[in-house]
Amino acid sequence: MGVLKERFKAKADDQAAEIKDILKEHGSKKIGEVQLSQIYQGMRGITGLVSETSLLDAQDGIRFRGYSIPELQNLLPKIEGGSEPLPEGLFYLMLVGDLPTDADAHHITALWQRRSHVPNHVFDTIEALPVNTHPMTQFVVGVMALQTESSFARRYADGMNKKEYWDAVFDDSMDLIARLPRIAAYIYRRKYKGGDHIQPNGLLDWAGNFAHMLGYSDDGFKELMRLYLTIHADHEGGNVSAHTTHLVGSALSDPYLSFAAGMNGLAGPLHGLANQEVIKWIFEMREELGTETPSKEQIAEYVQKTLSSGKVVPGYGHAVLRKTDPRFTAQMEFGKKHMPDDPLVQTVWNIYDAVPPILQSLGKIKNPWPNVDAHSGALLVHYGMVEYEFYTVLFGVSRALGVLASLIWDRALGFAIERPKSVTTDLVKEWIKGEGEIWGE
Ligand code: HAX
Repeated sequence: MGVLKERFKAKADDQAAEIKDILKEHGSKKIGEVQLSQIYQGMRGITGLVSETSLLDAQDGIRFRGYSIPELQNLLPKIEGGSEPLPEGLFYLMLVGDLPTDADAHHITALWQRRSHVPNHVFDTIEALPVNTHPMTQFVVGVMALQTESSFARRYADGMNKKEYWDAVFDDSMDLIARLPRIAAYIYRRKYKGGDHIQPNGLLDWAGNFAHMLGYSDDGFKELMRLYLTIHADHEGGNVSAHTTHLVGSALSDPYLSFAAGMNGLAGPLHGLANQEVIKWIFEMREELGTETPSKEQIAEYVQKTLSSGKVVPGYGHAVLRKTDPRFTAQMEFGKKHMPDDPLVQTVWNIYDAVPPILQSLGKIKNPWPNVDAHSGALLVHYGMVEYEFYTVLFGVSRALGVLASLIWDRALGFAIERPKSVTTDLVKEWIKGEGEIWGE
């Protein structure tokens, strides 16, 4: 870990000095105006956070430290003979800010292998839950049980100097990321494979070993996991899972507490749970129509039915994006390469043709295009993972990379406890009449 920590610290010190200078010279500059509607409607479009690991553009989609997903598919290290990026490399990029060499990525693989031991009480805690408990609940409970291992919590209790916070968050984050695949795979095998668990393989990379512990030996599935765990890792700072992790961490809650909080947000159907909702929706459509290959016309009718019963079309729309999500496109490319004739994958592509014009015609939806969740499930089903309630756990394992790299940065840069101002509608009404001051000074 020594080299990685040193490289991170050198970057963080430079960045902290730069931010100090920026704030000294420009700290009082205004960056925008907030409209009343924004404070009632999810703070959409209000710039209120700094997140160093990635940046989302409404048209171009996500860039990790300036690199788009297609660029990273070329530039990040891969396993020998593989063609998908290693998530270890993306983590290095997000953490250190530079592209990793093969050796840098393999160093992280080795670090995570070494730190991946999960204490027995975590499994015992999961076992205390009914087996039909939703996998995301089991996942969060597993992470919370692991909190006993927090070095941040222990060092804070021992009177840690605030200059060392980042160091303890760094250690906890590395441990947690190293252990998540084991916990996630345990939940999968417990719930769906009768508790027939598979021991880790110390020779495999982080994603490859995860695929192995889930019980999938196909090399194609391992490649899919590498891609999947890379593209779901981060989506700048304002999405619910990233923002929640950052918010809870700002109270100096340790990385286990902060990440578990973020995962509770990911478990919402408008956020990460949308990946299970998409496949559930397609399965229900196929059943209702009595065909595995619904036509575009049949899909269009089913979409209208979904909308008229007051439900959202899962996998479509986004709070920031205004074009097809490049994470959707990356998965579509994977599908074209590995399974172009798969009927479910083809249905996803037919939905992609049928849905946007319908959503557009409603006039109120700002983004009629598919997001990451519209595609992921069909690829998993292709390899036999049909248990869609588990999908958000896969997302969560990946999301740990971005939100925890960000949390390390938060503490290294000494970011403050987050505490925006709220108001009541009574105060808003007074302010409209010119009587009350809405902004606290
Ligand atoms: N189907 C039906 N209606 C939709 C819709 C969809 N896919 N997307 C948006 N709308 C509706 C909204 O519900 C809202 O309706 P009301 O005014 O009646 O409340 C209206 O269109 C305007 O919404 P918006 O401004 O376009 O979208 P928001 O920024 O408010 O919400 C969401 C963004 C992603 C939550 C939304 O598009 C949605 O619910 N999509 C379906 C669920 C989904 O796929 N979520 C995953 C998003 C990506 C992600 O976080 N992955 O983890």
